[in-house]
Amino acid sequence: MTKKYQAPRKVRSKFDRGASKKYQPSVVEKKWQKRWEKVKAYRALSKSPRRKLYVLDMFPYPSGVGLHVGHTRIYTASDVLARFFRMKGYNVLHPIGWDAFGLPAENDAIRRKTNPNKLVPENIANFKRQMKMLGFSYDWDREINTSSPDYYRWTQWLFLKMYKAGLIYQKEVPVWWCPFCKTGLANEEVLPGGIHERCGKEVERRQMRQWLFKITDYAEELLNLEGLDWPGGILEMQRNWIGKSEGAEIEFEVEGSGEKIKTFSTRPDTLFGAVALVLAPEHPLVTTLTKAKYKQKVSQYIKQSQKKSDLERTELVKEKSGVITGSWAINPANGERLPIWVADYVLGFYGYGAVMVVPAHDQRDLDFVMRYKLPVKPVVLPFGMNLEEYERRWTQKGKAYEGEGRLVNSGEFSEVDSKTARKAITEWLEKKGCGRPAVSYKLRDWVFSRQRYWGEPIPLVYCRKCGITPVPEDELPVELPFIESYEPTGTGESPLAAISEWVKTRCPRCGGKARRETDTMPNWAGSCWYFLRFVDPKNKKAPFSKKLVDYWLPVDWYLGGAEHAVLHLLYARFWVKVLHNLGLLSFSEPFYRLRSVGMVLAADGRKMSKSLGNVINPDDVVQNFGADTLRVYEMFMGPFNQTINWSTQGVNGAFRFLNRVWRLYCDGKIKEGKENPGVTRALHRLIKKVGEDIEGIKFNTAIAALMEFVNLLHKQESVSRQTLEVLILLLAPFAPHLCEELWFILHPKPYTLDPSYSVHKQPWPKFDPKLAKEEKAIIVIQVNGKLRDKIEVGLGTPEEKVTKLALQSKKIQKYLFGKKIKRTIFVKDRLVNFVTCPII
Ligand code: ANZ
Ligand code: ZN
Repeated sequence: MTKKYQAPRKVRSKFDRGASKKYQPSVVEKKWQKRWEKVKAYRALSKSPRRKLYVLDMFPYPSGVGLHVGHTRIYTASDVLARFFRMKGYNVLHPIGWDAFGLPAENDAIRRKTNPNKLVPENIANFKRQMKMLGFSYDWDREINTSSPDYYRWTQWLFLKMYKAGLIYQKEVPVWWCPFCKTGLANEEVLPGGIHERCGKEVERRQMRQWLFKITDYAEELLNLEGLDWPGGILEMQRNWIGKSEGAEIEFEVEGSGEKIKTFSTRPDTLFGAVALVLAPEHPLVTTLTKAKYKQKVSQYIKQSQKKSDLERTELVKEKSGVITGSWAINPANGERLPIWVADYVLGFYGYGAVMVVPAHDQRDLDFVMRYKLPVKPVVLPFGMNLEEYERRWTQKGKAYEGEGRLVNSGEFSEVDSKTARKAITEWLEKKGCGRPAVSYKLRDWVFSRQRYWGEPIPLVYCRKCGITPVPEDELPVELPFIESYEPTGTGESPLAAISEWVKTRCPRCGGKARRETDTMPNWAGSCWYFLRFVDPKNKKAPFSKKLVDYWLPVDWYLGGAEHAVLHLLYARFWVKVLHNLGLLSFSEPFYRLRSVGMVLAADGRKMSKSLGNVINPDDVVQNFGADTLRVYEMFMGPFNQTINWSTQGVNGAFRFLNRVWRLYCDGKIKEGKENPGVTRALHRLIKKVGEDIEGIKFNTAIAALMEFVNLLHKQESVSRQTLEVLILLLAPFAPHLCEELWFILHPKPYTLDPSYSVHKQPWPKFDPKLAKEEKAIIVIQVNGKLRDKIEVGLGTPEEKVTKLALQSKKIQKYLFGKKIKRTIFVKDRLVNFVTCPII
């Protein structure tokens, strides 16, 4: 019998109270959290001979309900990475802060009828308490808050840099307006179907004067996603949002007037098949080109279409409508006259807001043309099909052929294949001076003004004499004044407009009377550069030091929700590219590696929501089971990127597992001396697997392997001290408190304030590749006792898996053909024998 392990009396200290027989997370966890905080155990060093690694969470907006178990799934994962890579010898930066300005935080304040100036700090305090309770190893000295003046001073500073570079302009544009949030929005904030991503309400169009960012100037740069280690789906969404189309610009002369209409087409090869020109209702030439006779109809039509969303106007609806202007255009290819229409399936802000209508080869055009009985002229036939057959198979069925083929009825281009013709016709038009290659993007400039209170004031003033004038840098920040009525007004002006003592100011240029801009920035502003501020959060002279940014950036691991696939990720990439071009940064992509988390749903498979009463509060879980259990459970619940239902049984399982670990150390199983070879081999395999799985974001399988190993240890009479030491090193990133305690039990000496005396400061264990090699067994496969094949499997592979592999063998299948398996005999690591009988 081995002696029960107990720390020698003389070295027991006040830290030692947790080392009782029972696993008491509440005692253990508080104790170590206090100590970590005291010694600033997770401080990142700006100077270090170690390799840097930046592990970042998408920082949260501090809502009143506190952390969601979906948040804690992400933060635990990033914490596992941070702790693991510290042990691997990296100098890790793992910071956190608060995305505290903007709609999410403000809507929360409105719902709770509490001034955001009061509510937001309260919410932050609560989030912080919860994060500390979970033992996340953030460097708390770097905490930032986007709504604090010493942060947003620099958001305003960066805004002005970009403003002075000509990247921000004011324009009257039709914007998406959310009647619930009472503010204009960016296109990116409107989900398919015209829903505001924040509040879930339907948006409308409003014509408003807004500040816009010229993000379209960066469309091409933003499309370059090469070298980014991001989930494919997110890369695809970025690409689609930017939406690059290559084609040609084709100009049509208007008959009897000097006007020309520019169109954008991805299919210049179909030019000979055009039957009309269509202008978007917003097109500037509509009024000029509409003949008196049609004026009333056209203006009525325009009014109606203003009420529709882009989606209602385009893809979703088959019913296309339009009105005639009475003017005609000339097809530059063949001189044919084309009637000019106005139709709202053509969008004002894509391409040139005008299209040539080719019904035979564009379904939208065909839908439109069928309604108004315009002709259909096929000019591209599928290879090997004649015109007659084409009519029968396509036009008569109301279908447009949008594929490639052979040109017909296209003058000198007839018989050319459509791909070649695209280029040839564009060149031909270019020579005639009425066309050229062109590119079009779906991306629109970024609407940056919000008619809301809780945001960074835009640091510009209006002076009657000097016009729009930036606030001088040394007068920043333009502080957001405290106001009582912070609710949005709905008038198209922010509540700040009513605070006349704030609005009235002096012009920085001439000293005369001036007014402040009263719109604020969107919630995306602060998050466009927070990852830069973390490297140098207290800098009073600049937003960040270039040297430090160059050391730490880009972010090596960026973890967050997939809902930011376009929004935040696009905006942050854009700012970084701009700052790069302005010489403020020497890199042009902020996030090298991105991983997105799956949602955590309630046990019933629905979204957790207060009204359904199915919300799991991390506070409760921690109170009942401890933070380590919550952490282990959330890492074990399933593959990190998959949506998973909460399971109380799973939480219990994680708790039982940690208890089993605890008992290995406290139930007197420890032996001094050599480990048995089987356990040693399993241990080396475990070291290899856990390390590889953590780096591969496969936390669930890492924990499964740890569980299996713990089971193996429980089957042993005794376990060596070294084995137990390695086990807690491997478990430490997942269950940091428990492992710290067990480390202390194994190395009983008084905890000084030396921060290196911690399991989390130990090097990650190394494995011996020879020992870690999976051991193989050769399995003999018999049919009715006769050797028919052999297969190699891992040692200890269970019957089910071996049988499955055996049945996949071609040889075995041959012998089993036409027979039925009556019985299977299995000898582990040796043999499987199928006993058959004929099928009757
Ligand atoms: C003639 C044509 C013939 C077209 C044909 C297509 C097929 P993507 O791929 O989405 O970029 N278009 C151009 N501007 C438009 C606007 N403002 N609103 C609605 N539609 C517009 O689509 C490019 C095509 O969409 C263009 O090519 C144009 O129709 C249409 F057989 O030109 B096409
Ligand atoms: Zn809204």
